[in-house]
Amino acid sequence: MAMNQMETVRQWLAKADHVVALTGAGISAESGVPIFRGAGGLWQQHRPEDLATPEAFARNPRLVWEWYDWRRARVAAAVPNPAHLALVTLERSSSHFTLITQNVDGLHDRAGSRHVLKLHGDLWQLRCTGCGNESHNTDVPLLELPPRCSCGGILRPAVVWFGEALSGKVLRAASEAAVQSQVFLVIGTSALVQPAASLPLLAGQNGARVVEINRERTALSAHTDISICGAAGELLPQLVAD
Ligand code: BJW
Ligand code: ZN
Repeated sequence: MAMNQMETVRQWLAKADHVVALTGAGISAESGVPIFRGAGGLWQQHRPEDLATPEAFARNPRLVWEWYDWRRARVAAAVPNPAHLALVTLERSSSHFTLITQNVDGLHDRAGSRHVLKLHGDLWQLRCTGCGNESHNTDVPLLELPPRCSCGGILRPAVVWFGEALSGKVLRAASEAAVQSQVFLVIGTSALVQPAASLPLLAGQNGARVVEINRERTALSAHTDISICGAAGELLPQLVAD
């Protein structure tokens, strides 16, 4: 019964010293930000290998930038939803809480989460392919595609594409939090992309209760303690309510 599962998770959260949440695109879906895979996903229209790889960017930076420019506009028009806000509450009420996100949209920051480990980077940071300089940029739309650095180099979004390494520092911090956690929440991710998808398994191997919240069953569902089917914006506020 879903009610009993919710109550069980509430009790686990109340007793835990170390809580981790790993979020994916599904947590921002109710804010109107498109997810990647599945119905209405970004990759119904675009093949990932055409857009989210360093090779694609080298081939056609303008095409890749048109996609990111469109996504930045979608995100700029969106606001955090009750699921993002529930994780802010959880951060404030837990003795040790770590938020790990695969999302690049910045909605956790805008909701008020203090410490966010961004595994796949940030849509609002740009990095020069020439000199490596990074800068914050919230222009929507960008005036010039592709945008350029003052050194003349082409700027790219500071996100992690397929075949690129995640930040070692961020991944280590995320892995350590997973190992330490007693409750590990996995929210709105298809759990197909590595190495992010291994973090809940690492947590489970080290004794955490792994709880999934997703509209659908995923690759991970068979490996969790509890999988709750439903919308994050409805379920998460119920889990963290006093
Ligand atoms: C809701 C909801 C609601 C909807 N409520 N739920 C091992 C095995 C096989 C392959 C690999 C492997 N290790 C590495 C690889 C290769 C590759 C990989 O994982 N490939 C797989 C696809 C097979 N990984 C990599 O290349 C990674 N790099 C790497 O491993 O480097 C190694 C290396 C080391 C040293 C030197 C060099 C290299 C990098 C992966 C980068 C992923 N990047 C992207 C793009 C980021 C920028 C951008 O956003 O544009 O990250 S791809 C895309 O997928 C994005 C996402 O963060 C990521 C995950 O997607 P997510 O969040 O799960 O979204 P969806 O759409 O898939 O799912 C949404 C879910 O929400 C669904 O389940 C819905 O049901 C649900 N939902 N509404 C609750 N309201
Ligand atoms: Zn530069």
